[in-house]
Amino acid sequence: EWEAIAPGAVLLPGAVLDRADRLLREVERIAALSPFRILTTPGGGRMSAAMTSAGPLGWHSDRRGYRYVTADPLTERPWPPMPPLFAEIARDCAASAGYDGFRPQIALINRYVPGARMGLHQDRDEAALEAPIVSISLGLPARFLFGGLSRHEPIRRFDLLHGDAVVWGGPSRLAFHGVATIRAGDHPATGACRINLTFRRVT
Ligand code: MD5
Ligand code: FE
Repeated sequence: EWEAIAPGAVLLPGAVLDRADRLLREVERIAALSPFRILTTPGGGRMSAAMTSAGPLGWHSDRRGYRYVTADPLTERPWPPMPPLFAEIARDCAASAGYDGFRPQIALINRYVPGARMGLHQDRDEAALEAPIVSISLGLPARFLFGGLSRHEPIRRFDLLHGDAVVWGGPSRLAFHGVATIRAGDHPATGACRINLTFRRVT
């Protein structure tokens, strides 16, 4: 079951439903070591989603800019290792979308509570732009905003539900995208939040 939503971008509805609870347990283990935190943007604003990471690098932002760092600035310890289950699921999803041999380097984990959103942006802090990004949605639904390679192109909207995976590669790797404000709700797997996992190659 898959749907091409744009050149290089493939939606896999319900692809990880059967592994959602195991994924969420790994997220809890990671967050116990490197807690979710709300980051500051270079402009001095605050992000509305809370974030953490696993793997040899994690994503960070503050007044000095957006970047990947080898130690968690909050704990001053290495980020938690990426669980084998994450690597396996990311590889499976990528292969289902036609990207064979994907080996994720890091997992960036976003937690959205109702009212949180993510403004339109590109993911371009990674040197490895030839690798796709695998994104997994858990818990509350999100209205995903998907634009083009410039900020001015029209935005398409579609819903991402608990257990869905999206693989963003090829020409979609650098498309502008965002997440509309998460609506109030209660999900049996996560309670009142949405968890998004993104698996990436950075270097
Ligand atoms: C989310 N997170 O739902 C999204 C999923 C982020 C972020 O945007 O940067 O943490 S990642 C979706 C993504 C990645 C790369 C390209 C495209 C989408 N795209 O072309 O639309 O929390
Ligand atoms: Fe992004």
